[in-house]
Amino acid sequence: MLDKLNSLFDDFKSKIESLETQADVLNLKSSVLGKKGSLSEILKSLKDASVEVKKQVGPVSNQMKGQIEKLVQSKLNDIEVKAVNAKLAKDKIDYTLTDDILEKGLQAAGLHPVTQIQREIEDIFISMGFDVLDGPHIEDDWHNFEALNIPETHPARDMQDTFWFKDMKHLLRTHTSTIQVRGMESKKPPFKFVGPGKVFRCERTDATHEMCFHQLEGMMVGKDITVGNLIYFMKTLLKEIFKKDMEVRLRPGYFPFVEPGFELDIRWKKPDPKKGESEHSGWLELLPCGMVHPEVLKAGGIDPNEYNGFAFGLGLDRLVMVKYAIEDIRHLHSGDLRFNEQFKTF
Ligand code: FA5
Repeated sequence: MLDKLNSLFDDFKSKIESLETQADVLNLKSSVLGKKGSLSEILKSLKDASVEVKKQVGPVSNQMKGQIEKLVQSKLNDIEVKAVNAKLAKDKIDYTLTDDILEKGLQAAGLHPVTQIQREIEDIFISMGFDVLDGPHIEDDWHNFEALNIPETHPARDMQDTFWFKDMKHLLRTHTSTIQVRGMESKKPPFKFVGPGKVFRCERTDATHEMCFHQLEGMMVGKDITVGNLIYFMKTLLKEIFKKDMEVRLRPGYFPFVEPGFELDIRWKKPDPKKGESEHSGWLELLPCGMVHPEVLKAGGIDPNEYNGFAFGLGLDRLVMVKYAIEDIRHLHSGDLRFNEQFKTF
């Protein structure tokens, strides 16, 4: 019986060497180790053998089974590595750049309108004494929710459909308010800063909603800050961007991290792509804001009895839409050069 086992193993080794696909390897494995496989058949026939034979063959066959499994695994890995290497060799990137390609690239390229408006707003705030901060796209629960007064069971988590990672502890940030928390953690009051960047929500897209869009967060913390300060900065910002006084309205808004909270809407003439600006006008939700909640200050290590402040979160893509009379937000991320070229500046 031992001879039978040895010749089965030799046969298996010579066959597996020549195989080239993972499917063939798995088929070979099941022809040996499967329920009706050759090794299983030999083991079944052991039941009529003597105790001595059983004692001899049992451990050898178990060892052989283990070796076969190892060989299968290593062959599967080899085939995968080979396939990846072949793909890499085929997808080679040509890094050489000739003058004419560079020239063409420069003609087509330019800053995206969202980047342009982001830089413009950064400059406006820098001129008013604000710092510019950054934060990671992949965040933890604390910076995106907990520290912003949105505990695990709070229904406000449903306001922002979230892309969670498998560990359910990390996520793609749903808003730039995470930068508020990072700013409080790294600065001592008084301070004021803005924090622009990409945010991600599991949204159904339409003319005013994208899954990946841009916000710009703002926060000012100091002594005796009032809603008056907040409105002043917001109106100054809009006047600088639109080069005229904009019609705005402030209505109560709910966000767990501000109290009181507001929605600042802007008068928007919905553009008709054929006629230009259309008569149909409405209000576009643009700029939620409010006075920072005492619990949020505490989470950021700031004593709410000594300091207070305001915060806002501006939707940059929507601001671009209003500024350039764009009727559908999806144009902004379509990658269509005919669209992008209209905003070309360097
Ligand atoms: C927030 O994200 C809050 N973090 C803002 C905030 C900051 C409030 C500080 C108070 C204090 P909201 O979900 O409303 O709020 O989004 C803010 C802005 O982002 C909206 O006013 C809108 O201009 C823009 N926005 C929201 N969802 C989308 C979307 N799917 N596509 C494009 N823009 C969006």
